[in-house]
Amino acid sequence: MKEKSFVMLKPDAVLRRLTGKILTRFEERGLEIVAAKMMVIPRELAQQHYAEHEEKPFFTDLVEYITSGPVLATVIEGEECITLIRKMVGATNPKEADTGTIRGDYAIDTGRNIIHASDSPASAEREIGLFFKMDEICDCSFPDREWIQEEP
Ligand code: IDP
Ligand code: MG
Repeated sequence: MKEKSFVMLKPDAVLRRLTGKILTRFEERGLEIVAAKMMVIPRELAQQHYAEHEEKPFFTDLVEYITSGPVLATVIEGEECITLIRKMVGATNPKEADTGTIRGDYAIDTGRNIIHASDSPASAEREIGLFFKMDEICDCSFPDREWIQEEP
């Protein structure tokens, strides 16, 4: 089933000039970037985005980190892509992330783990709604779809 995921390249990914390399992985896998926005996240939006972690000891640092520089917020589409992208991203703690995953290849610290990806269809819907208006998401037709997905 076709899904949309909210994928955000965090400030360390942008400032370490890794955005191209990371997006290339999703493109080469056959997923589709249907929205993208470079922005510095307002504190309030960061707190809303990470509301589930409000009570955690790392929450203040997390909000500080995510608002410390520009992020590249994106929506990525593809067949069952929410789980697929989480696999490509790797474990939250990059030291435990497999080599070959994005965090496993480019990061070391949990507090600087370069990328966010939605963890479920409900999170994806909520997160996309926080960052994008409907008319900012393209309904594109990718001509190579039939080579990548059984149901183009
Ligand atoms: P996820 O990004 O893999 O979904 P979550 O548990 O949802 O991981 O945590 C959200 C983000 O909060 C992580 O990506 C990371 O940036 C940060 N974080 C999680 N746990 C810790 C921690 O123990 N110390 C510092 N930052 C953390
Ligand atoms: Mg999470």
